[in-house]
Amino acid sequence: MAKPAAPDFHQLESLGEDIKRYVLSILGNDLYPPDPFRYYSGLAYAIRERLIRMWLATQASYYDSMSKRVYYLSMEFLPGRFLMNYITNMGMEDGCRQAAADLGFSLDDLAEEERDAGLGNGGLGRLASCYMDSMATQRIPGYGYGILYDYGLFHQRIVNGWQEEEADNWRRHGSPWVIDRVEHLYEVKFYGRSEAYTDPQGVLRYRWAEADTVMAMPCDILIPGHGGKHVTNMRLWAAASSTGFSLRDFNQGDFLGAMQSKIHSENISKVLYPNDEPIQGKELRLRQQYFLVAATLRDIIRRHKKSGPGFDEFPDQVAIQLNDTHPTIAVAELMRILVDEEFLGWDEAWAICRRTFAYTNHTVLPEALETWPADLLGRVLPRHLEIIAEIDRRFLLEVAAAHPGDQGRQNRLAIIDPASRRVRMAHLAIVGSHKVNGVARLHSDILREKVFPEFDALYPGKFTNVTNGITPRRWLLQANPALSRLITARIGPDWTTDLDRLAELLPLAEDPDFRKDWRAAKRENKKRLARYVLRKSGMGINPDTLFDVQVKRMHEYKRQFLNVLHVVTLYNRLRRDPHLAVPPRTVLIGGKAAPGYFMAKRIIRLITAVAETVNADDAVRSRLRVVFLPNYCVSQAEKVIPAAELSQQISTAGMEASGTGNMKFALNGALTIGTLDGANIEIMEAVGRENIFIFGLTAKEVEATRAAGYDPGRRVAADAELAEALDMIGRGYFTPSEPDLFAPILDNLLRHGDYYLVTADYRACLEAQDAVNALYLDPEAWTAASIRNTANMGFFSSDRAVLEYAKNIWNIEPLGE
Ligand code: TH1
Repeated sequence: MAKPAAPDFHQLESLGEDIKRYVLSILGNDLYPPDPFRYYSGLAYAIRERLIRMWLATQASYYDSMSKRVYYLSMEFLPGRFLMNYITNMGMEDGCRQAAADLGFSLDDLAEEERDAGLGNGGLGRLASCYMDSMATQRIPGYGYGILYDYGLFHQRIVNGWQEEEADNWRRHGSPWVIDRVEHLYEVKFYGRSEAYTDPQGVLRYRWAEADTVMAMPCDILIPGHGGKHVTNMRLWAAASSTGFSLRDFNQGDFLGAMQSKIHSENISKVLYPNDEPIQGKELRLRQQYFLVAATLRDIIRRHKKSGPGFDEFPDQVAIQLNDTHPTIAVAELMRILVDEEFLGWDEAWAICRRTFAYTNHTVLPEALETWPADLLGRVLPRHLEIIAEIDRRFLLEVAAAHPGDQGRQNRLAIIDPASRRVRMAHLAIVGSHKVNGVARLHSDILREKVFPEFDALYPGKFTNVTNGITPRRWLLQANPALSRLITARIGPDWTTDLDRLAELLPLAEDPDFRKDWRAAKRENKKRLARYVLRKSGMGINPDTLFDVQVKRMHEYKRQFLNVLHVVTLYNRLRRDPHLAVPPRTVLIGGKAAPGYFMAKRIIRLITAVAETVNADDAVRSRLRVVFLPNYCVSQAEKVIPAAELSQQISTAGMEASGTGNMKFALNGALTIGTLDGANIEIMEAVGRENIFIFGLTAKEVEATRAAGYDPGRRVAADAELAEALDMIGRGYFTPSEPDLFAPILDNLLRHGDYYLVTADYRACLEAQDAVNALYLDPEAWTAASIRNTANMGFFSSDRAVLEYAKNIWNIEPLGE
């Protein structure tokens, strides 16, 4: 018997007409002259409509299944652009190309019209977005929850070599992907006081009195899984003033006061804090955190009550993942709801909390471990401070019982640090969760052994690891069509949802014809990037040079400065010997500095200064070029990473928790030059020691070197090339009109002990670069190593990562077909 025809959600026949209709009716624009942004928008609305239909058809089964769901709470998501992701995941690429062509456009040009959704700083937010894609693809029932910032991460411009920030009003021209759900508003409270009262049964209870309220409006973005069979919802909250409050002031004649309070409320979702790590301890940031948490828990509990079971079954229905400590106030909020509003006993409520929450730690940088002054927290969230104090009191009794008389241990573990009166959010998250995970094996070991050993002793088995992953859909299938086509032609298409299948490419590393095709794909990507760089900066780069790339946030621990020292040394060598047997190189560096991070901004200026000098020097012209890529963001990464041949992952060992850019580069066939840090270690194990350039101190050696009192001066004195490079930078060789510009960088290095150990790893870095040069001069060997990198990256799929979370932390089964 023939199967009934599946509903045709794609409706390709009417796509072209639908696009035109949207341009006219929704956008209210003329079809002529044909403006690409209008047609991009028309196409986007046509795709959105199809996805919503598909979602409505599939969500019924999803809601019917009474399965447990995960709620991924994150202050940041970094989805980038949606259009091509929707189209590829829904399998509509050919149809859309045709429809665009019929209207006189190329689909790629239309896609370029979309602005990135940049609601995150870097790796932490991008990880959340990769996990959304994988949850949808692997049919793990769940939701992402975050904030719909009006302004995402700032745009970076380079003006006279310096970073300048511009506001990113990303929704100014509308966003077809955001579905406002005006009908589901919640109230969120702030300030006021906690009030004790006795209920009719004579029990002492607490309520939150005289609070200000702000409304939270849910805005949904649908995330289609690959194949389009399952869709995950990302619900982002937007703040709106509660009209009642402003109206009261208004009626009393205080119009400006009413507007002020409206502005005060709506400020909450106005802007993303632009600090990667460390985070900034501002009141508005705390209000943002609570805003996300309060609205989300309301939504979770509403859904839970609708589905029937009581609260004792809550943890069997709900898993809440805390993406770093940023949403950790959720522990106190759930306790408040259960105890103050649902009238559960403390112990019962606490058991529910602990079974519900799990916490992912993403950093061990001391300055990034979040703490809040108790008075500030108590002013904004008075009842929560009381609840945290009670959690702390009971917890310290546990500690005292396990280690009687050990007051020092109690002080070290306390949630509220008795010395500084600051609330340690990581301690609250650890105590309130059943699992705590790091994001790469080394990082999880450091958490257990160095950062939280006494918690590990108290709670054996609570600490675990889930190494980060990246979605192969966006980061290979979509970003690198040339390589994807080649791979699919040889091993079929299943690798897109089963990345281990890439291992089938391994034998092809020995096949000269395949290597030739592999090089051709890389060359196509390099040409695409060269065109992009020319368009954006007017600078020509040569696709027949080694593309050496470092793109990531600017931070001292990531050591862009070490990269610069290599560049300056190479420059010096080339000037001394124009015939030096090294491949010509193009060094590309990109990344944003937090607006208040003095040293990171100085390092950007150093890179642009070195670039100006080197690129203007005819003596090295064809051998070395340096480019700073302004405004690094997701859509730029999609062009840069597929074109890279060398991936720089050179953080001070022990400081980069995982890294995820490192995975994206290796997946696209770049060879890594890197330290034994974060996930680099696991990448090395996967691709093989001979297919990666590892150098420098290990995390243990870094610790020992610092403990022994490292002396950079002696190292510099013993290394003529290092001394020369530092001397040029310090004396203004690259900025003759401002010779002291880089004195602060040099001071950090030479007078303040070089905390990030740049000078300690310099020589090893240069030797690793010698090995890079030697291998690159043998294109066949280089290509074979490149193939082996891609072939061995299966483990780093975010599909694997979310399935590990589902099994080991959330206790959730993926839904069946
Ligand atoms: C990053 C880590 O630095 C990086 O190593 C890791 O791969 C990534 O998270 C994903 O796990 C972090 N980003 C932030 C951002 C803030 C605070 C802490 C971290 S750690 C705001």
